[in-house]
Amino acid sequence: MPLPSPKFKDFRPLLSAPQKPVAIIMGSQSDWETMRHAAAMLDELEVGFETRIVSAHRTPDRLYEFAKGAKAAGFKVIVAGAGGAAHLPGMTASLTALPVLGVPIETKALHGQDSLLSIVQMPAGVPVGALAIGRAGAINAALLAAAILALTDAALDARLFAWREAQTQAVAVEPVREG
Ligand code: RP5
Repeated sequence: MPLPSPKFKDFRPLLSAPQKPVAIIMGSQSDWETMRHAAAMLDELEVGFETRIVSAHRTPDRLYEFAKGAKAAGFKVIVAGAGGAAHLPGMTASLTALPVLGVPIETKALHGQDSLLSIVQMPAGVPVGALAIGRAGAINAALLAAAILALTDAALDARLFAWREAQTQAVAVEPVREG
C-alpha cells in the first residue's frame, strides 16, 4: 500500500470555538458522509458547532491536544463518530470530563457492529453515550447534545420542543396504500 501524501495544508486551528458549544469530531474524512447528518440537525436547531478530523490511530497527538483542551476552548458537548476499531469516543472521554456522545460508523466489513461494540463497551468510570449505528445515531447524537445544552438554554429548549412537536404532527394516522 502506498504511503498517503498530504493533499492540502490545513491552517485551521485545532481548538478555536468561541460561542460554539458542540464539537463534532470524526476519525476520518470518510466518516463525514454519516456525521454530516449530525451537523445538519444542529444547524436546524441553530446550535453552533465546529467539525474536526481527529483520529485515535493516525493522529494520536491531535486527539490528546483536542480532548485535553476542549473544555477550556468552550465546548460543552463532544459528538465523536468513528468506525471499525473505534477508539475515538472512548479515548476522548478518557481525556475530558465533557459529555462524549459516540456515533458508530457503518463499516463495510462488519456493518458497523465492530464500531458499535468498540464504542459501547466502555469500562466503568469512563462513560461514553453510545448511539445507534450510522445516520440515525448521528441525528440522535445531535438531538441529545441539544437536549443537554437546552437544560441551561431556554430558547434552545423551546426550539427543541417545537422540532419534536413538528415530528409528531408529521406522522400520518393512516398509511398511504401503494400498489
Ligand atoms: C476509523 O477508520 C475512521 O473513523 C473510519 O470510520 C475508519 C476508516 O477510515 P478510512 O480508512 O476511510 O480513512 O478510524
